[in-house]
This record gives sequence, structure tokens and C-alpha cells, in this order.
Amino acid sequence: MKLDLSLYLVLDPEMCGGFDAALKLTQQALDAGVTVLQLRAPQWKKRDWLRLSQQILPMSREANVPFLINDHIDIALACDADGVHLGQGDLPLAVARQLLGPDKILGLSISQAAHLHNDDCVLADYFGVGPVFPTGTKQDADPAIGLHLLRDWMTKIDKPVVAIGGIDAANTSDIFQAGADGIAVVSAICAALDPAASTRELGQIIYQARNLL
Ligand code: TZP
Ligand code: MG
Repeated sequence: MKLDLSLYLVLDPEMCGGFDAALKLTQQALDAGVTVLQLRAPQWKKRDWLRLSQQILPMSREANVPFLINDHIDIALACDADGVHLGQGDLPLAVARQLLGPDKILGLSISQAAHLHNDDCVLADYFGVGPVFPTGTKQDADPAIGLHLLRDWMTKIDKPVVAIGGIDAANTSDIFQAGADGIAVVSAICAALDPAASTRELGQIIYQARNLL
């Protein structure tokens, strides 16, 4: 499945207001132009992840948008998601590739310069880099790297990169100017008063930022 990292929604169903609200927001966000969808529900039991994923998949397939699972390869296998997004403490990407097969998408989180030298990097289809800005969404996140380091790392990375952490309409164009291929957001869409309007706004900013490059 084609990977366009431009506008990557990390869906936090609790932040959306629960299961049904998350499903509704997912459809709105797909209609409004998100290009990747990831489920990340740190407070949830796995069977709830699975139940929501099974309902999201027909929607994401209809929209032709890849649907990824955060951390849990077993859930991705159980629902036939399009891939996983893994952190530095999750299963090695070689194991993930073996379990998921050659066609699934593997994302890897990079939050420190040292991570760029790990064996896992070679096997990743894309990197999630950040937090770029401070964020209240992930309590155990590494310190924010800032735009300067993002720009520096982009010169050293030869994979597609989606930036994450504290990204919203006000700083999205800076992320593209720093060289990233896309933005990943949680609260800018999941906590928005009008998620569809916020998604469309981000999409317009991305379109304009790209035209200025
Ligand atoms: N990984 C690094 S920062 C972050 C994750 C999952 C949370 C980003 O959330 P927000 O609300 O877009 O700042
Ligand atoms: Mg993780």
C-alpha cells in the first residue's frame, strides 16, 4: 500500500471521547484528507484495540489510507492491519518483519541521535521523529528536539520522515521547511472542537508549505 506521510493521524480513542466517538472522528478525518491512520490507545485493553481496529479497517481501506497499529504486532496480525509503528523498546524490526511478512509497513520512532545508528533503522519503511515540540499527550516522551535538530537530522536520514510532538496549525509549515515529509498529530485532531475542520486546515497548510519549498 502506498505510503504518503503528509498528514498522519495518531488516533487516541480516549482523547476522542471513547469508542464510538473515535469511530466517528476516524470517518471525519478520512473524509477530510488524512493520509495515514495509526491507532494508539495506551490505556486500553488489547481486546478493545482489536474491536476498534476491526471497525476502522473497512473505513481506511475504502479511503485507501494505510492503517497502522502502535506497538502491538499481535493486534496488527489479528485484524490484518497495514503495518505497525514501533518504539525503541518494542520488538526488533527484524522480528516484526518476520512475523508480518514482506508487504506490511514498519515505522520506527526516533527521539535521540543515537537511535539513527541502530540496526532497526535499515528495516524501517519510515521514521517517526520527535517529539519536535513539547507535548502533553505522551507522558514518557523524550525531551523535545526542536526544529534545529530536526533540520540537522533530516540531512542525515535517507528514509521518509514524519515529525511528531506538539504539532498544530501554527507550526506545521516550519516542519516542512525543516525537510520532513509529513506531520503526525494526536491532539490537533483528536482534541479539536471540529476535527474535520482542523484536518482540512492542516491539509491546506501542508499544500501551501509544499508549494513554497
Ligand atoms: N510520540 C512522540 S510525541 C507523541 C507521541 C505519540 C504525542 C504527540 O501528541 P500531540 O498531541 O500531537 O503533541
Ligand atoms: Mg510505542
